[in-house]
Amino acid sequence: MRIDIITVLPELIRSPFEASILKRAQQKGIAEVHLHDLKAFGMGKHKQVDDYSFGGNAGMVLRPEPLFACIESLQAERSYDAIIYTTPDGKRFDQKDANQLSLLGNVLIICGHYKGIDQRVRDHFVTHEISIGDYVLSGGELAAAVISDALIRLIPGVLNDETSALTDSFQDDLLAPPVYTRPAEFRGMTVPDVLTSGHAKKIEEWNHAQALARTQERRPDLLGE
Ligand code: 6GU
Repeated sequence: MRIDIITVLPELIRSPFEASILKRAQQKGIAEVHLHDLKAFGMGKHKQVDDYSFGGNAGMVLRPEPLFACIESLQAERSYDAIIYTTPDGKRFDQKDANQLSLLGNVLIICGHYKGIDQRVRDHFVTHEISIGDYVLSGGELAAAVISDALIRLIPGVLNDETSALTDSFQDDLLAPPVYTRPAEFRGMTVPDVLTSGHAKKIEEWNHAQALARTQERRPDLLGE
C-alpha cells in the first residue's frame, strides 16, 4: 500500500511514521507513506494556500488552485483507489472502514485545515470524507495519522502473531478482554486461575465471556442494544 498525504503542516505528522510498527512496515517494503507540503504549490511569492471564505463565515479556507495543482501532479504519477478528505463533518471512521481501505493499493489523504477546503476540491476529487470522532481537532493531520495507522497495521506481514490484528477490539464487534502478564502474583493481586491453568478451551471461554461482559458494560451499542 502507498499512502500520499497532502498537508500544510508535514512536520506535525512526520514522527508517527518514523517509529515502531509504521516504521517497520515501511522498512519491510509493505507500506510507503509520502508527505506532500501544500505550500510548495502555494500562490505568489508568499506561497499563499488559504483565503477568506465567501459569505462572511469567519475563518480561512484552503484555496482550490494549490490543491488542484498538487493533486493533479500526484495523479500524473499514479491513479488513486481512494481520495480521502479528513473533516469533522465526514463519516465517522470505524474498524469496518479500516478493513476495507486496508485492501487498497494507492490512497491519497487530503488534510483539512482552518475552516476546511474549498468545496470544489471535494466535489471534483474526494471519494471518502472521514471524521475520526465527534470532537474537533485543529487540523486533519492527526486524523490522517490515525487513519494511516489503522490501515497499515492490517496489511498482511505488518504485524506478527503476538500482535495479530485478529484479536483486536472491534474485529468481532466485541471489546478485547483483560490481559495479564508475569508475575502471577503482584502486591497480593493475582491473575485469574484459569489463565495459568494451561486449559486452552477454558481460557478461550473465559476470554469470550470477559469480552462480552466488558462490551455489555461499556459499549452496549456494539451488541445492537
Ligand atoms: Cl478528520 N478533522 C478535524 N479537524 N477534526 C476532527 C476530525 C477530522 N475528526 C474528528 N475531529
